[in-house]
Amino acid sequence: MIESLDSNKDKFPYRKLSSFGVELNLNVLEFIETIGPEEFAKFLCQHILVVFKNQNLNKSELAMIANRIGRVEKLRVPFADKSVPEVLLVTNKKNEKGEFIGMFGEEELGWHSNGNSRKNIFDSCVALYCEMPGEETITKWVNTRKAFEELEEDYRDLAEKVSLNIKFQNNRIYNLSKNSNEYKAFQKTSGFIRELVYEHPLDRKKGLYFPYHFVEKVNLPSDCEISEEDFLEELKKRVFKEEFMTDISFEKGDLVFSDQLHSLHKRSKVQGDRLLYRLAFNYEKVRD
Ligand SMILES: O=C(O)CCC(=O)C(=O)O
Ligand SMILES: [Fe+2]
Repeated sequence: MIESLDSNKDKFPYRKLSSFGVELNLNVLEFIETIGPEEFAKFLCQHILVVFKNQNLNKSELAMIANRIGRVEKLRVPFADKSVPEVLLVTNKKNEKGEFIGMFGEEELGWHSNGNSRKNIFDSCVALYCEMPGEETITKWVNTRKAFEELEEDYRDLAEKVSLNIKFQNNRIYNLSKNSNEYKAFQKTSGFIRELVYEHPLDRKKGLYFPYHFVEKVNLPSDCEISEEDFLEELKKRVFKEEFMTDISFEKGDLVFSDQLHSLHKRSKVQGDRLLYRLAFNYEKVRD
């Protein structure tokens, strides 16, 4: 289905992805230049996943795009790019010592979103640019805003009173070897208490923040009669529905923007040569 960009009078054709998200066959730099970063951020927030096909971008251009929308994370970690520190490498490539040079090596990744074990969950935009696609790897996304909107009313009222103790635990989303750089980086992260329901800082819409693989404890209201385990199981049934999910199989030149506050994603095992450039940022420069 082709539609025009709702928030702009000009016609920008896009195709809707299976459950949510959109795909555009336009030059991303021209697109953002034309509609402006504020409109682009609203568009991203509305669709949660925005995919630009057939781009030809270098790392500095990616950093420049992300910098127009907000503050871009620069992590001092071994898997950051040496020349453009905003870019993290997501790859199964290894160095001559046989160590992964990037994050998320080759194993399957379970459901998560950006920065589940970091302090600020509002740094929730992630851009992934595909330099080398690998073979048959699927990244799957679930729309947890939609899942929240579709909850039965009494269940939604309960969800709004729940908080979660969250902390990275190895062998939940990912099995890390104890001497890997990634394990060392994740082990440094501390735990946090998070509300289950958050309002998005840009569009003020509510949705679920539910990185359940990181959940250590569910804090239910004292008058609640169900157990933590039952609550989690019931919530999972309401979130992980195929009708809320979209699959992406990266092709070279894809640039995928995702808002991660109200979504989760997971990834199948990586095969072949795969290299993505990853940037994480917030909406600081496009908010009122
Ligand atoms: O490799 C992928 O497709 C996704 C990686 C990922 O989960 C991330 O960069 O946050
Ligand atoms: Fe991720």
